Amino acid sequence: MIETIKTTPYTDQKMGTAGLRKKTKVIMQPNYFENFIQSIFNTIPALNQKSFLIGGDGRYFNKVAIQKIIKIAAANQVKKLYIGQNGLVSTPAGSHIILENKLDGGFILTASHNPGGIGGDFGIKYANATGGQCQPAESQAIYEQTQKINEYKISDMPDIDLSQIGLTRCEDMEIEIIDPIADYIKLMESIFDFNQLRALLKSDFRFVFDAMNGVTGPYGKKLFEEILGAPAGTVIHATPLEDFGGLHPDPNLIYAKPLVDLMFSDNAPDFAAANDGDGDRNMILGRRFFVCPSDSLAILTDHYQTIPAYRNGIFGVAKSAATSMAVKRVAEALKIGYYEVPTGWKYFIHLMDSQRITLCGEESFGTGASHIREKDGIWATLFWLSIIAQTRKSVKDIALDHWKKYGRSYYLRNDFEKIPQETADKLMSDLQNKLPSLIGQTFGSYTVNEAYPFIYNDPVDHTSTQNGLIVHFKDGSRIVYRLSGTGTDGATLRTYIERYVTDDLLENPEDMLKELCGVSRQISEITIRTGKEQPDIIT
Ligand code: VG1
Ligand code: CO
Repeated sequence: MIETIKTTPYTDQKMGTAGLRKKTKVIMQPNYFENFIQSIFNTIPALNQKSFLIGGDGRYFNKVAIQKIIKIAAANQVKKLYIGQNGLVSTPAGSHIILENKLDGGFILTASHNPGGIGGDFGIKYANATGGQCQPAESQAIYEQTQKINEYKISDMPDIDLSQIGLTRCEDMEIEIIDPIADYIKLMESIFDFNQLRALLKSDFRFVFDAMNGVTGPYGKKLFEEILGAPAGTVIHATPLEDFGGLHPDPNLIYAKPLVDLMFSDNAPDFAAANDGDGDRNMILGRRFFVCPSDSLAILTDHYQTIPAYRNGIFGVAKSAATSMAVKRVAEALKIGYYEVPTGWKYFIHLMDSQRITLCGEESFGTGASHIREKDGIWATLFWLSIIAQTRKSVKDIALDHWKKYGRSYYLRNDFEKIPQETADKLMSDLQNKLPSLIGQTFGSYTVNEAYPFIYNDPVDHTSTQNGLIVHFKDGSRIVYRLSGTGTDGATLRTYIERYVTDDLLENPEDMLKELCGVSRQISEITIRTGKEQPDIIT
């Protein structure tokens, strides 16, 4: 039976950089989640002809949320739902499932790399038929629905068993529980040379894949261990846990510290990769070596011919404005298209769909390509393994060769967290206002030659987006300032610091960028305005 439930709006259901992301307890408020899902459905016509995917990274509230979407979808007369077995689907695999089955959209339940559990975060990434997260105009339409919603429809049907693969029906809706892994692995096999990878992983080459107790554990076990023949135990933290085992499933030098310590120890394996909670981010490590994500994008692009799927040529490459300029130099050398977009994977979608780019990436440990419309942690891992298999070089030597050829962009991101929202907004608007006056000013060894807000004009739908403020110096160094759109606790100011050199290739980034980090704080007046002398997180 279908019930209509009266409800009242919540004011805070605006999607950020990647979907709606909130404290789990916020999402669990009465009708909060239901309102949001009904608001999405309210923006989609002819639901009785529409099919959607549902899955998540396995965090706390995942299964409850899935049952709620099923019941709301049934009551709204959705045609069909595809649901990952046991409620699990990684963000990249979800994008593939939507494209492969020509679905109209999907709900990936995740707060990505944010911690999970009742005291952690929960989120919804809502994808459309492109296989990528909805565009700003769609999230605006959904937001408007959330502001006026006064009822939602829900079926009183019993919960669906998510553990059994197969087709069932309830109300008038079909529900198919699917294997979320098999087709994704087939896709990887269509891109990479699995025989070459098998030869590498079955040799004495030592590799560790850290799934951080997130969704990529079962994907990694199946792919790296069963199919590619890496030894059992190659995949660590391989079981998706509701609270990620208390870990912060964010693959960086801080939150993946045990893996980093292993890679810098005497017993370090040759290669390690870590993925975040929902499997779209990656961190790449070699023996005693960390690959900065901006460099990773540049290095992958430079080696595209290593990969069977790209051997006959690629379209261009794109990066977020905050990502270092390393990949631009590669694009120029390879004479391929180059684009710079705002932060957030949704901005790459039109460039892929219009065949302007094949590869893209962000400084925040995201790399990917046009096989799907999300970033892809396992894909990046396979790409690196392929380069190693082909060059037979260490990760460090691959990076060093790259820097010798192109120079090096030393790069750091400094995050200042939990700033009161008004303080952060004022800091950004004051900084924007003073940008013109910075031009020509000298701060220590750095002289500003350009300072401007980053404005992106989408070449396909002609909308323009402002995201971040850029201060550029005479020697090619840059500072980018922007506010996070994924935080759940006050505002986070991100400052992205970059300095380009052609010698001194193997120095410590913190040493090389010490002065420029100080300059970034001075220009933004962060210490005076927030009391913070140092960033909370440096990546
Ligand atoms: C952060 C990153 C951004 C990334 C987004 C989603 O956003 O900076 O590059 O696309 O997270 O990542 P923000 O607005 O907090 O800077 V994840 O792995 O959802 O999906
Ligand atoms: Co993620």
